[in-house]
Amino acid sequence: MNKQIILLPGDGVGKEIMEAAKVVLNTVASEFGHRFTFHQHAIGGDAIDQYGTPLPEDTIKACHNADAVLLGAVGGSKWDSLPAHLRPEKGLLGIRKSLGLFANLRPIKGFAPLLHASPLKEEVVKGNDIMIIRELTGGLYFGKPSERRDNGNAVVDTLSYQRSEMERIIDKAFQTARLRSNHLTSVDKANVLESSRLWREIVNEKQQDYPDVTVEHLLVDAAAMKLITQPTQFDVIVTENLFGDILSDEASVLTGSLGMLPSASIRTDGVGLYEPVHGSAPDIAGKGIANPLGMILSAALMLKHSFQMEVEAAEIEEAVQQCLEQGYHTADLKIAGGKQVSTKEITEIVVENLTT
Ligand code: GGG
Repeated sequence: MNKQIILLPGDGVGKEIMEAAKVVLNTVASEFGHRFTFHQHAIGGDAIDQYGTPLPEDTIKACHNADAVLLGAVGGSKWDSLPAHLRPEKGLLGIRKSLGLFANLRPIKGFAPLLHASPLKEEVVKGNDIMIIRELTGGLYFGKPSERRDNGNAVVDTLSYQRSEMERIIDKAFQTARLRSNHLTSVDKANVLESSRLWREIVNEKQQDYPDVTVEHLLVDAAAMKLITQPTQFDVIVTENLFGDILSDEASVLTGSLGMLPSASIRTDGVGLYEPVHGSAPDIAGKGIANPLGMILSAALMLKHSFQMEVEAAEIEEAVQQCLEQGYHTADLKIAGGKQVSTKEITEIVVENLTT
């Protein structure tokens, strides 16, 4: 297959981990006889520095015409003093919105060699496998107005959703639950927020269409606690934008490191965007020590979801698993008796595992 892939490395460690994903994808291409053509574009702080905007028109156009998009990370204190509309994060939110990517799938799957590093008891974490589905184009991140008032002494952010935006993500969650264990946990704050009350109503209405799926409603504070005390109680979790952003970072402790988590941002059809859950980590950028595995696993998600290359994706996941079993890990991970290696070295080990 011949595929056009847009690369948006972004800021901080984004460039280093994107290079790792590219090397792995080139290996998959030569092993399986595919042709991946990469086109690199600017986003986030990198785009602000080059073009004065976090999301240049040229980047938007390229993404709309691509087969899939890979993104590294955006953000950094360098751009902290810029006005809100010029923040690097506006580039990421803007491209998700422009591509209509309403569903963010965040699989939380622990690799066995890392599980002892979890702060939880091994028997709790073992076998843990959760899919967090985060709504991605509405809620507090997009509501207007969002501004300072009274000379900066007051502030307003707006949480706004259309019924249709809630319906489509909740549908996606029920469909995903059907493909897994037929259990769905819906997370909201219905005891306080009107938006959450509509959300809960819609989940209950939709359940009539999916009678084979059992539904549990949880308030977000209770969900946050249960996620790290009883993670095996969860299979598919669906929630709105902000709650999903926070809960999926929290769930990363189950896997040993935030650096391990991939994500897919998708719509019903059309181009998908794949990125690690972690941010730009400016404190370690340029040192060659960042963990590229979340980015490499995001590339595997791209192969599976956008190109239906199930076998190729499974090979990448297997190569990552083997690398950890061999004891190789980056600075953010702990493996008893293991060997700490650099971004480049761990990528080479994944490639070696792919080719042997
Ligand atoms: N690769 C993820 C990333 O760059 N995260 C930084 C960020 O802006 N996160 C906000 C969000 O994911 O909504």
